[in-house]
Amino acid sequence: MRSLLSLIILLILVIACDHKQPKEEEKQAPKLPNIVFIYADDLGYGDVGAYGSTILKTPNLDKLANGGVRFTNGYAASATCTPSRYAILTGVYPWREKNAKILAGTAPLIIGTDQMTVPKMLKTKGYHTGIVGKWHLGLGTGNVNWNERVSPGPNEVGFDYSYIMAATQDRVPTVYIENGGVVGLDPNDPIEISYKKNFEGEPTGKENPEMLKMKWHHGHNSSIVNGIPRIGYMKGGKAAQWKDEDMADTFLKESQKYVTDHKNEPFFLYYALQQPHVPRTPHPRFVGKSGLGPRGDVIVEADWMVGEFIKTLEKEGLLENTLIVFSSDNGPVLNDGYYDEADTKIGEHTPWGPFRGGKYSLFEAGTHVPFFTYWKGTIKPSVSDALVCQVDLLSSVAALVDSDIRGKDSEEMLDVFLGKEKEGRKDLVIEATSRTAYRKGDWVMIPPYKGPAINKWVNIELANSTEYQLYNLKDDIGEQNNLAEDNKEKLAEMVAAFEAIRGTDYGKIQQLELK
Ligand code: NG6
Ligand code: CA
Repeated sequence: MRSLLSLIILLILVIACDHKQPKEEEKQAPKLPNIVFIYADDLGYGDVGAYGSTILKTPNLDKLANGGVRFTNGYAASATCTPSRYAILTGVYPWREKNAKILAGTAPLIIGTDQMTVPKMLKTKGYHTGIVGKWHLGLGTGNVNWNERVSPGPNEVGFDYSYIMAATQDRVPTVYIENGGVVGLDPNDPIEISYKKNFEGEPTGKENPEMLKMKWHHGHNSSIVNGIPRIGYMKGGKAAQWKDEDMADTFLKESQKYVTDHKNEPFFLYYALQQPHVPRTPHPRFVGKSGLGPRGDVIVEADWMVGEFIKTLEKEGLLENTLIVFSSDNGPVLNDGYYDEADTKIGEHTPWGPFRGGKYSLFEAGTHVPFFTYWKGTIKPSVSDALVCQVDLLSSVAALVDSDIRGKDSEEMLDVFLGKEKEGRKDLVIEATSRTAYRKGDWVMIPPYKGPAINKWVNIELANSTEYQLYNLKDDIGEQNNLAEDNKEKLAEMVAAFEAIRGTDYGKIQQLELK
């Protein structure tokens, strides 16, 4: 009797254990997380509440920044868009690629179709990959016919799905492109684009100021679309032309749809917001919401978009299985070519935070941007002073999905991005309009460059000087105190370390002219 009882107990135990077995395995089986990069355009360190903004309110961004790892030393690779986007997607410093400069809307694709990218790497692990928003990395190989399939583009460098604007909101073509095809194009009204000359009979910002609802300040005086003068000339494609005020809603809707469509497989979404780049065109429901004019209003709008996007992840039950990385492609600018009150209504708001300079500048505000990671239930809220750059995401995300693919300049710092490790990069080369500078530890060294100290159009200090500049950010976050003369030893050490990475011909560069 006793032995029968023991046998039954034993049997129950075996069955129970047997039952438990697959469950344990299930638990341990790696479930690939979704990965989302949300990338703002020209958003400054000081534009975000979690980074000190009190005047401009960004509750949705703050929730993520304060609920994840908020980096205080996070960098874009460049102080302008194209080079930063090149770096975040390829894991390669943009100064290695001579074409990684602000591109015209007709520029060819600058990422090689044989080159490694974040989405390509993730595809090797079975991810579905998508981009919604600003591209600005070139399309085609030279002479794009916008009335046929436009390629190569995002779909040829790793994205399974793409819904993009080609370049910037202020550049033609002012149409959305879905998987290489212009959305809503009427074949009887073909699109023609030129960055050289106007098409006969077409109005321009320069010649037809009476047609403008937004006035140009510098540049931006070519074709007029929706009453806004643009960079470049465009003819035709009337039915396909975007409505600027609806752009934020359009990109939000597309990114939400992307999530819903791919919720049953691991996905990577690169959601590249157009705000607060010019022309700043908030939807009417955001007009006047910031008190700072359209620049502030589109930041309020972008913040709302991010909140709505997060709600979709939540609704689909994906928030706890999604790593979100938020950052900006470069620092802030007020007047970037239109009269839109960004400078006159700024008041006490400081988009550049505690830093000197802004977009286009080698001073900190050009590249030192808001940067945070969020992963509900996995990342514990913290503030990290680790030095990180967007170029590091390729290798770090690769480590997350157990891929041994690495980017040339991309340091694997998964634990830093997950908040488990506080030590980041030792050093970093930053770029601004083809010039480069070097950060190591708390020190920044800016080599001498020809050119104006201030760009008077945008009213930003560019950091050009005939002298070397050396700053210690720990004591002097505003880069006011050039220590190059007083600390020659440190300067020599910085120059040598910089040149070991950058080479010695960095002075012979052609600088961008904004006019
Ligand atoms: C500049 C434009 C500026 C902006 C910038 C690109 C002029 C005078 N200025 O050339 O308005 O479009 O290019 O910005 O044309 S970025 O964020 O995409 O790099
Ligand atoms: Ca930008």
